[in-house]
Amino acid sequence: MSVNAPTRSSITITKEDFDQEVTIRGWVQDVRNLGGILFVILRDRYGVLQIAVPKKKVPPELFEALTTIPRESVVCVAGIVKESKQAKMGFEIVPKSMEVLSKAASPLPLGVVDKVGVEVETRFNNRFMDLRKAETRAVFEIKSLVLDLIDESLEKEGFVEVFTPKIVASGAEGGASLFEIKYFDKPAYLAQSPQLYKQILMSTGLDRVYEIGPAFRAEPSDTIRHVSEFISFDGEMAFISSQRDVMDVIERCMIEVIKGVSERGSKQLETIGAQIVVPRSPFPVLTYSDAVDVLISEGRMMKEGDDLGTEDEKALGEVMKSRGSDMYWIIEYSESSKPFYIMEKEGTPFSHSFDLDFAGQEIASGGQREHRYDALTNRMEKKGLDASSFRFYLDAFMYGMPPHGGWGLGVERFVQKMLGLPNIREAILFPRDRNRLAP
Ligand code: AMO
Repeated sequence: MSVNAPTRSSITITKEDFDQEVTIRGWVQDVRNLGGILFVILRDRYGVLQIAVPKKKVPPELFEALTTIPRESVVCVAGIVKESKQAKMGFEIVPKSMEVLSKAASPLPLGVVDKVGVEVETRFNNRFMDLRKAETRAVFEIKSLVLDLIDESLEKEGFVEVFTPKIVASGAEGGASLFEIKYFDKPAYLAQSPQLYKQILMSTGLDRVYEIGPAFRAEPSDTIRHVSEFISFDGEMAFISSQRDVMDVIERCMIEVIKGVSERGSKQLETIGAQIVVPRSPFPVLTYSDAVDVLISEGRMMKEGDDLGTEDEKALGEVMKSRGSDMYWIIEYSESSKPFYIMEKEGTPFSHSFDLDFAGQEIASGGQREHRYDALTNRMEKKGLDASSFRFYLDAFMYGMPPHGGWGLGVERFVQKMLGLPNIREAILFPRDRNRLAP
């Protein structure tokens, strides 16, 4: 029967199908019994269809089966497409047969179309059900599009996509946020970033690389922008003249991605209710000191040398927005606040580093690296690091390492900010944090 017929998705049905038989499969979103006629709303990936079941015109057992089918069951319906002025789509389907492919239990742990507010925890505990909502799913279609657009942009710039190990022997981003694991009989860690490996590659001739992959951080803080596992978009490029070369690549990439999303993701943006603005190049550049001055003039209690905390970043975002920019650079952080691999700005307390902020939140950081072996080992020593744990990395600096620089950009932070989502977790299918290891 119809189970073997090709499935038509809701969006492919047009006027051409009027009075023809089609077979559709999907979830029973709602059943409305008006006595003489029953309406079943069937949902698939693309939308919903109305199935109209006039009691007198269909076999009694079919009417009964459709009346009692629990919401969210998966069914296959074969029927005739009928033009209908009342139906939203301009047509409805009058069924000839129906097969239940999977009967849903009830009550549902979470309503798919109910308007009542649901606790965030309930949503994430039942993510399979939460993702049946078009607006939740659309975020992941946009995220997938973002990754395609990044590939397109970096390919044009001559970058090679690489994959570096996620089981590593030493961390690059500070010991406090390392997840230790057991690797056969040795301790090992989950990679916090591809930092050491992407830099090693700079000595090989693969002189422009990027990676999009998972990064792990044992973040103790419970915030709307920190998770324990995120997707990091990293890049590294050799033979740069300054960190500006790196910033230019990211700037072009951000503009192309946001423009691409606004053009190719318009349907999903509408479903989410997000309006996005393509940033203009060049993005404003503030030094860390400029940023502190702006914040002090905004009445924030802070002084030179303080970290830019969440609230500071937010306040700065408001100021930059009022100046017409949602994306802006913050450069010239002190060398002491930056990791060992960042190059110091000679004769100053500053570093050749940058952060990229988007609507009041840091989404990327990077800079020019220290490529000179002696200066690098000195910097490691200054930071209290044991060079012998980084031997495999340092070796690559001993036999010809070009000047280079790069960046790491949190994909979910970017998607969160672009779509105006309240929490980074909304941009992750199955988020991981201090309190969540399942689903
Ligand atoms: P950093 O540690 O600043 O730099 O991380 C780069 C970007 O990754 C994202 N990010 C996170 N996103 C979600 N949850 C977290 N816990 C989290 N931690 C970081 C942010 C951040 O801007 N190796 C350097 C980059 C480089 O210099 O190339 C690094 O990892 O968006």
